[in-house]
Amino acid sequence: MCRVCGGSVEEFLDLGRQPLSDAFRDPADTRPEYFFRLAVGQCATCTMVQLVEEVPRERMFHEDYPYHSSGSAVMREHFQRLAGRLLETELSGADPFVVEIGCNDGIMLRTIGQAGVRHLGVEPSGGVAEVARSNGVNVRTDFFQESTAVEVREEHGPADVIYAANTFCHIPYVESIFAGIDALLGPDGVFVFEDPYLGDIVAKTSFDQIYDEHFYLFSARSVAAMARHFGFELVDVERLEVHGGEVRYTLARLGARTPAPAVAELLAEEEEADLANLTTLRRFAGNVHTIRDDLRTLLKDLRAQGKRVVAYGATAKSATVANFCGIGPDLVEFVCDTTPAKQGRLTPGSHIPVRPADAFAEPYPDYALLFAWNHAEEIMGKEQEYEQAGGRWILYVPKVTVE
Ligand code: JHZ
Ligand code: SAH
Ligand code: ZN
Repeated sequence: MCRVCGGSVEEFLDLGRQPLSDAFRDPADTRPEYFFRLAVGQCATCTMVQLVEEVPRERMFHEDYPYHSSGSAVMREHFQRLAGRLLETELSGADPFVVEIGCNDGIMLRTIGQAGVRHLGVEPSGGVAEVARSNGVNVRTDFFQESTAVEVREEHGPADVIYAANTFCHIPYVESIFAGIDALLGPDGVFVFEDPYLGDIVAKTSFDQIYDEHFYLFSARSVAAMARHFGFELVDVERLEVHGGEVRYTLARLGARTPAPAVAELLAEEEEADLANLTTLRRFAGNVHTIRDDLRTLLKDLRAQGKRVVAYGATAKSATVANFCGIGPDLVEFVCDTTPAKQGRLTPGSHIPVRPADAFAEPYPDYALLFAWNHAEEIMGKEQEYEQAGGRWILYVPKVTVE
């Protein structure tokens, strides 16, 4: 049943048994890993694309949650720019207040804090929340939901902006979120969120955007329907290039603001692409299987030729790729990653060792499977010596290529 509207959900892609994407494993740990069935469907009523099985939130977001948003220079700049824009627009009045859902290590709110503007991050993962605090950010270690929002409103008053990046699509219980937004947002406030865009996922066959944490794959159409369902309105959209293609959505209370022309434009584009059609999504599922076959064949061939292959970036996304395509330490020697909390551990399910970034050059492999393909520019930019040494990159989005 659809978690937004209660309609029936038609499954179109089954990615099999999958582990928690961010559960990097201590090699000494012998306890069985948690697995669930990763399958995606579409609501026949509101068109929302969503996971068929839900993982309990405490299993994913806890004290040891390893993802630190500030690991990418491009993302640091992205959020600094957004904070600057909010300060000039929605937060330019007298004593404004902004709440961020899922502030992680404070990558966005630190700029707001430095500007002396009242703010609060709501972040359930204690480790990253602590890093945010050390960056001068006010954080409540908690899940955002209706009860949280009511308490924040009582303590701090109404919010001018409620913001969430790469977090709202992680939360299945949208009814409680909207009740919370309703309780906390001022009469002319906006709820702004940015998440991976279904249009890009289908166009690029970026099926690795599907994993436990990404419960919803939003489109303008499904977000507009969801907003209406809960008494809000989609009033602006902006396409973003980060994380492989996202959309930043702005919601306001119904009738409070005039929707920007960009909303109708994106809706028309989705109509043109037949994005809400199950046939389109089934075609996407077929393309996913082609990528799996091509990638497995390539990696097996390289192994047979005695080439060294390592992976680059122990992303959450790569859990889906490795486990769906059957890629383990037999095909990929190790994966290098700058995140201390991931190093020395094994990738979930596939058990590929994670090593620090400098392991990449000791010595360079023949091929590098770019798990962090969404950061290709940043990574290829700083790994030019690898290419000069004759190293090649393997990409699998939008199709399997060697560059
Ligand atoms: P990256 C996470 O996804 C999980 P992941 C989450 N569900 C989500 O939606 C997005 O983030 C926002 C490393 N790296 O950003 C750091 C290098 O080693 O693609 C990270 O471990 N060297 C919340 O994990 C990983 O790669 C580098 O130069 O798929 C990148 O992870 C750079 C730039 C990154 O998100
Ligand atoms: N905004 C950052 C962080 C994304 S990671 C960025 O774009 O890089 C997603 C974050 O959402 C995690 O830190 C996780 O702990 C947090 N989160 C998950 N469920 C949440 C909820 N219900 N309320 C608030 N934060 C949540
Ligand atoms: Zn629905």
